[in-house]
Amino acid sequence: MKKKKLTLFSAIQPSGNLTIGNYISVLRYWKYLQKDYKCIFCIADLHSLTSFKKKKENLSIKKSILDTLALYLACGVDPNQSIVFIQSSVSEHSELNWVLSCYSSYQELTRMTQFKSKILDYRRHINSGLFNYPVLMASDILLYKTDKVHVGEDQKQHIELTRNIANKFNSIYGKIFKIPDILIYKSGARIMSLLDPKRKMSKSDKNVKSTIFLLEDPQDIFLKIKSSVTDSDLPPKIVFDMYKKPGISNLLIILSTLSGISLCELEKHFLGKSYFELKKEVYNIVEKNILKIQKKFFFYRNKKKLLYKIFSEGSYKASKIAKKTLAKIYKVLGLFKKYQ
Ligand code: AQP
Repeated sequence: MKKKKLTLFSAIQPSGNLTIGNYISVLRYWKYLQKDYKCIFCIADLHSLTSFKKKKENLSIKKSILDTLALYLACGVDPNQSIVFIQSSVSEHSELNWVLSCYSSYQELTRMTQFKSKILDYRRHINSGLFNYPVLMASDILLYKTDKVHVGEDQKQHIELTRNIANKFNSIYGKIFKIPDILIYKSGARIMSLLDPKRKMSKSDKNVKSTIFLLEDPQDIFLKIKSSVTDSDLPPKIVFDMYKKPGISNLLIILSTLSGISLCELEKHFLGKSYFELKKEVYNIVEKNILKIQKKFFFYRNKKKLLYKIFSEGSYKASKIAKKTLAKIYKVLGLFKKYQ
């Protein structure tokens, strides 16, 4: 077997049903990445507490966590090759989060665009977890001596912040943290809402018609794609232009990433065709991908014992690495730690 030298970290928060955006930008790559990297795939349940609020919703986190793991497996993640674990099962994430929050700049955190857009959405109930979200993310990444962090475009700013925090800490205490590089696959790095193509497609969008979910009934997906926002150009023009034609461009990106056909070829193919024809082809490719994933998903989702076993083995392996890193950090800080 090839010796994997570099560590790659990636995570998804189980804050609801996973979307085609999660799949296109990150999840579909993991089965290939695990061949070349030592991969650590986390289910970021602590992050999802920033959006789960009622007691009833907290109970459904458990369901979301199991769904998320079954989706990881359905998309080809292999727990024998990669570490797959739940964030809350490795307490070092929360411990490092506190330490790093003391080395993070308040001003920099207020500049995070995800925080700024979330506070506009939440308005009344803005919890401080939302503000601290990127620091917990930095802790996730830095605990594992990560070389590469694989994310979609929306998380780029958080990775830059992670690098800043690590550099700041290192400038005081020496070379403690590895400075991670960011890995973003350009095409499909930001899938937009079907109803408002200037906004990112999100799990928690209040209007579910904006979002294609991986576990959704294909009939519902068809209706969503059919009613997705395009434009009123006459005659209709199917060309890629994110600024002038965001709705059409978003559909073209979904079609191109899932089919492997370049945007250029698609533009030629759709010359003189209607928007409905584009939507039909987008639906066909989404349905083809989603049905394959769903079939495997249900296979794994019914094997609860296996899912729990993966979690317990994953958190054991992750804890081993995390404990070592945290012990080193506590040592340079002059703190006492039970396992030092
Ligand atoms: N629309 C998207 N297009 C491309 N990539 C996306 N990602 C999320 N949405 C899109 C990428 O998926 C990974 C996991 O993201 P996440 O679900 O943990 O957090 P998020 O980015 O905050 O996603 P949501 O759907 O918007 O979550 P909610 O609604 O709960 O806040 C990340 O790498 C992300 O870039």
